[in-house]
Amino acid sequence: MTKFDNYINGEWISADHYVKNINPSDISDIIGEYASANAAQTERAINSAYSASQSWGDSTPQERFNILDFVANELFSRADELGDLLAREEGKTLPEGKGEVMRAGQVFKFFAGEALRLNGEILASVRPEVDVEVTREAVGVIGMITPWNFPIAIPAWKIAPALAYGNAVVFKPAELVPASAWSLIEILSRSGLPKGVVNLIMGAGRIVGEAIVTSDKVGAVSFTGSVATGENIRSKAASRGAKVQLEMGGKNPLVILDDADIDVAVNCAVQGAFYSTGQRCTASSRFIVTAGIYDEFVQKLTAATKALKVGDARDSSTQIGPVIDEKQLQSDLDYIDIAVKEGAKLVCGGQRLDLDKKGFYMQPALFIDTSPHMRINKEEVFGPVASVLKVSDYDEALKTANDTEFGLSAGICTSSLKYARDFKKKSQAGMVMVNLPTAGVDYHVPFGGRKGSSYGSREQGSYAREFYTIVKTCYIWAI
Ligand code: UN1
Repeated sequence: MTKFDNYINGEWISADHYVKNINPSDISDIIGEYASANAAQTERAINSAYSASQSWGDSTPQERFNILDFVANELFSRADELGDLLAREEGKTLPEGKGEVMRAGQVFKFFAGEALRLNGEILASVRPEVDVEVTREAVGVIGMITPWNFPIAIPAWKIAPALAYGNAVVFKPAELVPASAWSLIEILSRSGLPKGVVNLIMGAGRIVGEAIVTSDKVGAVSFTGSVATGENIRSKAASRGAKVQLEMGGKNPLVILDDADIDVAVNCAVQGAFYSTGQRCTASSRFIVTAGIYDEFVQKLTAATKALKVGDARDSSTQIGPVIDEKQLQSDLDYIDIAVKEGAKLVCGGQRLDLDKKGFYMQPALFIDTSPHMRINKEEVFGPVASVLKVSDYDEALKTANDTEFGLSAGICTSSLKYARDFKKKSQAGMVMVNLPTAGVDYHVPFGGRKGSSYGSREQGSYAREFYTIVKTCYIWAI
């Protein structure tokens, strides 16, 4: 079995302990054994990033461009191979896996350009003969802790801006998906980066994550994952004065009004709720439907959901791959029980599937006759599970959509400009979609939510510079 090591200070470093990376479509398939770092190794990685950050902060925009562009080109040219690896370790379908690798490449391309575009401002002071310069500098060391559901795109959209703006990186990927992370860092290891600028520390959250979050040498922590872990990170990192950026859960609504194009609405619903096995923080989990279109929508959505083909992520006929692991599958199934007990009506799916290959398969589940107070409409399931809520009109739909502690993404299907416009203004989500699925975002514009979904400044696009730089204001009197 091949062993994959951590990358610390420009060297591949073995560990005392390795963790098996299991294919969720076929648990007899072990992808490799991946190092699990101890606290001392994590400390070394942080120290090497800290030393390297000084000179990397002085690197030219051209050097940064060249490195990011090199990574982008290699991701594009290896998209089939890396997309297959991603599908094998995460359970996304092949088109989703390849699409994600392409997206990671586009992120690196975008930030290669951003390295050249970092600018400041010059203003006249209110005092005579004095100029004011506002510039942006690197933060220093960025700690990043990433989830299992986007094993290459999320690391890309944290690492690329960190490097573009002159920071060093200590990167801890989710334990369930080390292969995509390792492959990305392996490319970076050949990109011409000075040693220590990027460090890969695979391992457990309570050891590696804890060391990153609590180290005084880590100036900023960017995290995507669960609410509980995010809140723990916020209290530890923010209290020692570090910058913190958190992307956490969602309970994203898709409103369907009477005047919606029914086929567009059903397609948005299926795409948003069930693709990527519903394992996206942007997934739609609440369909809020007005009375006039309710019956037709439920009937068409039920038929479309039943028709979804669940199977091995790497089988070209599969539409929905497996759930990531046994624990997540059990949690999804528990939510099915909870919803049924609370009175929701299960119209299809919701059971574990035993296919030829032993994996974590589940038939996508749809509930109707649900009400806003039910746990299925309040808590994030993070699986192929969605529910329908019936409302009388647009006003009730808007109120129900906003009736959540989360605020990541929200969608509306309508042909009415008036309602679409009102929803854009009054939705309490960070991202609003009109006649589009709540999930599946562009790589060059800001990503993030409101309320309990997010904390700190936005990720992606040129807005990312807010988190990855610090502002300096200089006053110059030319005497
Ligand atoms: C998307 O919907 O295209 O963890 C991206 C997540 C998000 C990314 C979603 N941070 O699901």
